[in-house]
Amino acid sequence: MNKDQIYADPLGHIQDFRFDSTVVDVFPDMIQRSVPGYQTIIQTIGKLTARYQQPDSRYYDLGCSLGAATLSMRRNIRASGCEVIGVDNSEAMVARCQSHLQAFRSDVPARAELGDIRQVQMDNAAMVVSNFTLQFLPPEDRDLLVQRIYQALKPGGIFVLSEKIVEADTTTHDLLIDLHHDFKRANGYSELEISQKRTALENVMRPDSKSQHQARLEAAGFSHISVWFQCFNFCSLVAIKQGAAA
Ligand code: GEK
Repeated sequence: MNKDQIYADPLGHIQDFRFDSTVVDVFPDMIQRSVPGYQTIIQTIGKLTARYQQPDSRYYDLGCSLGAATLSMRRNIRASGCEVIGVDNSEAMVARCQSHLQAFRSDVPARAELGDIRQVQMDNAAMVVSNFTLQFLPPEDRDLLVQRIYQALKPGGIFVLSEKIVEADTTTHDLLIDLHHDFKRANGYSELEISQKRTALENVMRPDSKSQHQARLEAAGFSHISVWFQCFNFCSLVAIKQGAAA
């Protein structure tokens, strides 16, 4: 695995973060050293797939990057007539993701599509995953996407939403950020890397609070909503559409 050293040297001008080929090369290392619980979340997406799979259905991975969640879903599907579709708007990510998918043998078709998740057609879904992607959309576009996810799901379908979050309480907000920075230090990132990456993400990633996510999911129509994972300022929710699976 290539080591993420993108922000190791002082940069005169820090550009907004982009998912380009430099990031693709170090992405698995970057996400594991930066997101607490990333492996647990990917594995649990697999467990949820095993439980919520429905035959003749689609499984969407929105902002699939290199396909970790796409692969985790595919490994756990036993039902017939299913396909897994990853979508990402970074050409470099989609190209690398497609070759990862081909490297694993499976009877379940899976593909990575280049596209904006705000435009992609979705239907007949047993499961939709947005693993740390919604936070990159302009805030005003988030409600509509979550409504479209709800519409695309079959009765009994599940949406897994993982996000970095902000706390309403400023004292605990700062505490969780400090604990996350401790986590990054323990994983070998320097103060310079932490602060330059933070600047690069400032305009690009605008996290919501847990209650904003819960309210948005409820407004879209989801009947059962819970946070199933949280470590520091990173969390993952499940939202289930009412109705028995066919
Ligand atoms: C994982 N889910 O490993 N349309 C499509 N893709 C987008 C858009 C958009 N509008 N905006 C951002 N992306 C992955 C990790 S990374 C999270 C997801 C992170 C894509 C972007 O190109 C990137 O690949 C991904 O969303 C976010 O489980 O790096 O913090």
